[in-house]
Amino acid sequence: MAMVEAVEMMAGRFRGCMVGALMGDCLGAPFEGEPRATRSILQSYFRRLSDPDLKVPYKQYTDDTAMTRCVAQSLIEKKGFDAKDMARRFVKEYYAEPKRGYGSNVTDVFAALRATKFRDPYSPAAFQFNGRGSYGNGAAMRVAPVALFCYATKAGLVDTSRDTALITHANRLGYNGAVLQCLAIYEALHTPTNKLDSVKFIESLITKMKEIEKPSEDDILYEGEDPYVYVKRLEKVLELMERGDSVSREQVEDELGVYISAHMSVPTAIYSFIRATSPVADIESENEYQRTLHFAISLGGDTDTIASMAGSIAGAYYGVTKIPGNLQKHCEASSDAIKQADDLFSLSDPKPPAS
Ligand code: AR6
Ligand code: MG
Repeated sequence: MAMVEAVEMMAGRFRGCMVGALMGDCLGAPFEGEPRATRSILQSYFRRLSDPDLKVPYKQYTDDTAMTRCVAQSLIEKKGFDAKDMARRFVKEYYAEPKRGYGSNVTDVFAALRATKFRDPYSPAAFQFNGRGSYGNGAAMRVAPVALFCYATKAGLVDTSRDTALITHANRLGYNGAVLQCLAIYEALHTPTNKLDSVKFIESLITKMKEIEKPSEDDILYEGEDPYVYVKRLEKVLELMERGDSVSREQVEDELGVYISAHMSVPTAIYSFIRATSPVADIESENEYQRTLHFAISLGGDTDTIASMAGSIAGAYYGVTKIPGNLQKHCEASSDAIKQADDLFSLSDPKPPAS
């Protein structure tokens, strides 16, 4: 492949990742916390939105995207991770538009960060839940720009994703969920299109998570706490993959979860990406990106966040050209997602300083 072509393809994957995340959030949000949508409801939802003549108001993004935009803009403007800057952006964004559907406890972190004027940007999160920290999926849901940033600049992905997470999520499950989601996007970016080996993809994540979840001397575990929650959940993903298209939505909910906790949603998003690489019996779309969102939303529960996380992995793998334009145009602020993707991509190609 010619050099220019390869560069354009990678830029398309950056866009796919950011737009892919946004669309999962916007299109999944109407179903969040509702009883699991039936086959016919979801089928007509996607059919209707795909109609090129349909004119309806934007589907609005929620906290997932509000925070993703902050992560991206902070990395872009600071050309690196700056905890205070990122925390300040989260807080400004929250107080400007508090009704985006934030988790009910993370708002206490914003209040404390604001009151302490960001003196120690990690401290408020550490006091959540009587010092246990949050294991919500709020750090994982916003991590996509970190994978792109680390891909572009070769910054350390594990440390960067963990540090962005720690501003709000001090529980091991909360921040390691963000690390896993970041690794999954990174791996998708690295996998040549049509060359995905799903088993190897998950096995490689398992190998990495074994290292990441290994307790360090500063990790004092609670009595009976299992340090390898993500490794076990990824092994469960492998097991479900072996059972192919026969695995029902109820089984996915029982075995992986569809909830707002990171360990019961990040592996589910990864599984949704893998599952939708092949046809799914009751989903008519032949477009793999659309099938990923459709499948993730069809699981019910925390539909916007699971679809957003699955959508960012799928977008990073398939690239933006796979994302149906007719669906994209119904999502709020998709041109911002493209701009941020391009800005993150341009960090990989630093222009020589003007002399
Ligand atoms: N102990 C008990 N419950 C917990 C704990 C814990 N250690 N940690 C989290 N929870 P939060 P987020 C529960 O508030 O992660 C939106 O819908 C608790 O019920 O830290 O940013 C988004 O779209 C808490 O309220 O916020 C995402 O789906 C909840 O987890 C999600 O919320 C969320 O944790 C992101 O929420
Ligand atoms: Mg949610």
